[in-house]
Amino acid sequence: MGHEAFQRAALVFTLFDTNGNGVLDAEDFDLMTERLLTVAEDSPAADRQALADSLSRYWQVLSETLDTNRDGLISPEEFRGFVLNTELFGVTAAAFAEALAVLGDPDGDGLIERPRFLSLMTAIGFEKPNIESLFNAFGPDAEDRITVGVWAEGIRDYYSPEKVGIPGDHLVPESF
Ligand SMILES: [Ca+2]
Ligand SMILES: [Ca+2]
Repeated sequence: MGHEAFQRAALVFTLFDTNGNGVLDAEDFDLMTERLLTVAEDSPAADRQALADSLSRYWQVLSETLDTNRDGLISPEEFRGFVLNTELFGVTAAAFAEALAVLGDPDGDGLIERPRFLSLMTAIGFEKPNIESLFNAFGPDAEDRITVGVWAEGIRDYYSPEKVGIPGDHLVPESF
């Protein structure tokens, strides 16, 4: 795995430790769901449910495959298995990518406005300058919008170990 992909994966661990206790646990994923759904209050119920399902599935996959000492927690050491398992890394992210991108489009026109993108990505825990760079890298149209498809693909790329020099690299802070 390239350096960029490794950094992207390491950032996932940091951000998904929502309760900040240094390990990934079930509560982290509940909290993340809550934060994202708070931003997406105006999204259709089915889209909100899809996001909740994708995150609960995400945790299920992580805990079933990475929790080698079976304590119900994923330590940073255990998480390395995820980073090195390229297949698991990509597949787990696909459903989440789709569900998250759709939350960016509450009116269903297939387009995501910058403020909505900012709110959702801030809820995940990314930093504003990094989010802005990412949005710009996606090539917004004259009305400052990107498509749901472009974002979903961007999230999948973020989780693809072989990808280098992608828009998602903008999310990794310089100092990380
Ligand atoms: Ca945690
Ligand atoms: Ca564990």
